[in-house]
Amino acid sequence: MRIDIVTIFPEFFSVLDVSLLGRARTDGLLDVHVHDLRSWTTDRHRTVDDTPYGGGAGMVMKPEPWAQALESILRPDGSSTLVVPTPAGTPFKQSLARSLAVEPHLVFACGRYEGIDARVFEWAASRCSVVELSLGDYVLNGGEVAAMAVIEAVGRLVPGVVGNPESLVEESHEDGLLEYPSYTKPASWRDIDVPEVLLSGHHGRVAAWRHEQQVERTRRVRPDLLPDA
Ligand code: 6GU
Repeated sequence: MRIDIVTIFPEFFSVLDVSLLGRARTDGLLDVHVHDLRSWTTDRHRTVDDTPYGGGAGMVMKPEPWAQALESILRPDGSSTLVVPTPAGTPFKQSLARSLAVEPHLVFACGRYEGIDARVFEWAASRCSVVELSLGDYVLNGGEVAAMAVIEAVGRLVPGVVGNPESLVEESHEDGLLEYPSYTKPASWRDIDVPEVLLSGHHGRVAAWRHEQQVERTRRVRPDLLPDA
C-alpha cells in the first residue's frame, strides 16, 4: 500500500520509522511518503493560511497550495483515496479501517488552524474518493496525530504487517465487543490469582468464559456497542 501525507509538520511523522510500521516500511509492505505543504507555496513567506470569510477566530488554510500538492500526488486514474482528519468527520471505526486497508493509495491531508478551505474537497471529489473522518468527540490542534492513529489502525490490517494474522481476529471491536482480560505467569501474583478456568486446559470452557467477559465488559463500559454486536 502506498501512503502519502501532506502536512506543515513533517517531523511529526518520525514515529512511523519505529515499531511494527517501521518494520512494514523496511519490508516494503507500506510505502510511506511525507510532504511539506509549504513546498507547494509560491510566495516569499510560504504562506499556507489566511483569515476566514464571514469573520471569526482563527485562520483557514488557503486552497491553492492544497490543489498544487494534490495535483502532484493523486493518481490520474482516480484510484487514490483522500483521507481528511477533522473533528467534523464521520466517526473512524474498525469497519472503516478495514475498508481503507484494501485501498491501493491513501493520501492524508493534515489541516491545522480552523481547517482547510472547503472548496478543496469539492474540487478533489471528481479526482478521487474523499473520506473526512474523526477519531472521536474531542478537539485536536491538527490532523497529524489523528492521521498517525488512522495509519496505524489501517497499516496493521495490510497482509504481512502483523506477523501472526490470528492476533487480528480476537481483538476489541473486531466482533463488535470489547476484548476479554488477559493474564500471563505467574498464576498467583501479589495475592491475586488468575481465574481458575484459564488453568483448566478445557478449551470450550475457556472460550465460553472469555465470551462472557467480553459481553459483561461491553455492557459495563460501552453499552452503546451491544445492539450491533
Ligand atoms: Cl480526525 N482531527 C482533529 N483536528 N481533531 C480531532 C479529530 C481529528 N478527531 C477528534 N478530534
